[in-house]
Amino acid sequence: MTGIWGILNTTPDSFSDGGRYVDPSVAIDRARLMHSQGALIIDVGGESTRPGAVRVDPRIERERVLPVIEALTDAGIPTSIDTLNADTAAAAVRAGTRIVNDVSGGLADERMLATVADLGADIALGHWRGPSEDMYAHATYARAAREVAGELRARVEAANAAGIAPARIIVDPGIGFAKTAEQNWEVLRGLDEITALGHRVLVGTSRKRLLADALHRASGPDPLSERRRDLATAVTSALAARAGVWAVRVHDVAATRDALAVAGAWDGA
Ligand code: PMM
Repeated sequence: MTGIWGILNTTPDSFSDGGRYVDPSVAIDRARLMHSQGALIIDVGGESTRPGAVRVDPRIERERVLPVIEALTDAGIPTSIDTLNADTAAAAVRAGTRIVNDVSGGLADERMLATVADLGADIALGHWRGPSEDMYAHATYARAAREVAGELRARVEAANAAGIAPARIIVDPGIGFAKTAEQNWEVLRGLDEITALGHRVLVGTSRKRLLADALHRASGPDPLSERRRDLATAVTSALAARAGVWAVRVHDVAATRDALAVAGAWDGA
């Protein structure tokens, strides 16, 4: 059964929920709600990775995420830390997080993989070709799914070499990172190339631009509400579940929970 990660961005500038969960008590309420709706993990982030985002001082990042992680750990709610910084990952694990979610697959901070190995935490390795400022400069692929799988395999090998056990590794094709909308769809169509790596697979499409493109094609100039993006995300979640992914990372946990339940009923699960 595909699991759900609930997104909690404690940032003022994330592309869809920026500014909403900067106040720790509001963030914690949001996390509790997502947990009660069926999220396995609350993915806490303190630095936006949206296209064009500028880097945040790691001390500010830690001030944003640590109070939330501590409170959720006390409440028995499992978390992951969405960070590019090894020091933030270490502080989060000391505060109770068990999974480090690094969208750069360990490339942004050369100390990340060794740090996670020392911490004994799990790691989600994302497919990444460069910082958000200019990631579209790297969006060239002949066969997107195959190349993404090959580059992820190299990150898995680097993680193993740093001392992270294979069972601790999750891979993520990095939807929206250095990929055009069409390349993202190509990767999703080829998810079997990613599941063939033999690790748990995490996929994040929630509210991303590829969905906006598909919705615009369907309805022309209708306004693109959050509700429509969440409904579209529920559909991609069900399709990703069908492709055998281990978990999907979403903003609207209840919509995806329902979509997965219906897809499961179709499959007789
Ligand atoms: N996408 C974003 C941030 N973190 N983590 C993983 N593992 N996979 C993703 O696709 C991913 C991520 C950017 O989206 P957001 O601003 O909605 O968090």
